[in-house]
Amino acid sequence: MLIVHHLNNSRSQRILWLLEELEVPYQIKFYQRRPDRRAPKEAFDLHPLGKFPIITDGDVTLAESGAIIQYIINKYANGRLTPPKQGELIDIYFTHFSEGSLMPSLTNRYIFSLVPSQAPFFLRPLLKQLFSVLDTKIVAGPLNANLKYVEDALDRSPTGWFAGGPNPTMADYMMSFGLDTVATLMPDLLGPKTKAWVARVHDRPAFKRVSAYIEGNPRSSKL
Ligand SMILES: N[C@@H](CCC(=O)N[C@@H](CS)C(=O)NCC(=O)O)C(=O)O
Repeated sequence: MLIVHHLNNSRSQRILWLLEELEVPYQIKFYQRRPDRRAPKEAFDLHPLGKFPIITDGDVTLAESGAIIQYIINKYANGRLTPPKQGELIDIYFTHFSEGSLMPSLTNRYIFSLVPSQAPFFLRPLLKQLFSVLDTKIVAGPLNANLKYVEDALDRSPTGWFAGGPNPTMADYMMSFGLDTVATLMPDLLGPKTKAWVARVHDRPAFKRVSAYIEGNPRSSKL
């Protein structure tokens, strides 16, 4: 059976949502972030890079959420997630935009906020001010541009899903973690179409099952 190795509060939510939508049987093994938010050491027993999500499926061990999503769709979706013809390129584009553009700009914001808090305490006020200026100069522009681009793309969609089909496709699964993070931590950065997209994702019964399951079992493992 397919096993999802799930780190709390991480990109592996994408995988769980997809599996629930496709009703693929799977088991989940929970891992908890360390106090410094890094993955626990067991991650390296699974994969040399020690990053989540990771799945194991028979002889296959696979990391990198985009690769995992594509693997699951190829193996288990039986054509159910095929985007409409006119949305094919958009689906590919936002599938890659997610890890190639959106997540790096969010990670930059996270790192710029982290540096001052990790410094010796007497330097923190100064570094906080400095990194706030640097964030405005270096991070805010690309992040805001990415989110505006997302808003415009969703505005053009006839259904509100990225590829314009009746149901979410690969791009929606990939975009879910990043946009959910912005909706939670920086909601003012999202336009109305993007906020509606996040609400639509949260409203999916499959997504609700994942949320309830994760919240109910933050430390336990079914394995
Ligand atoms: N591009 C990779 C990113 C993997 C990644 O950075 N995962 C984070 C969780 S969202 C992680 O494992 N962080 C813990 C660490 O780096 O120690 C993917 O999409 O899977």
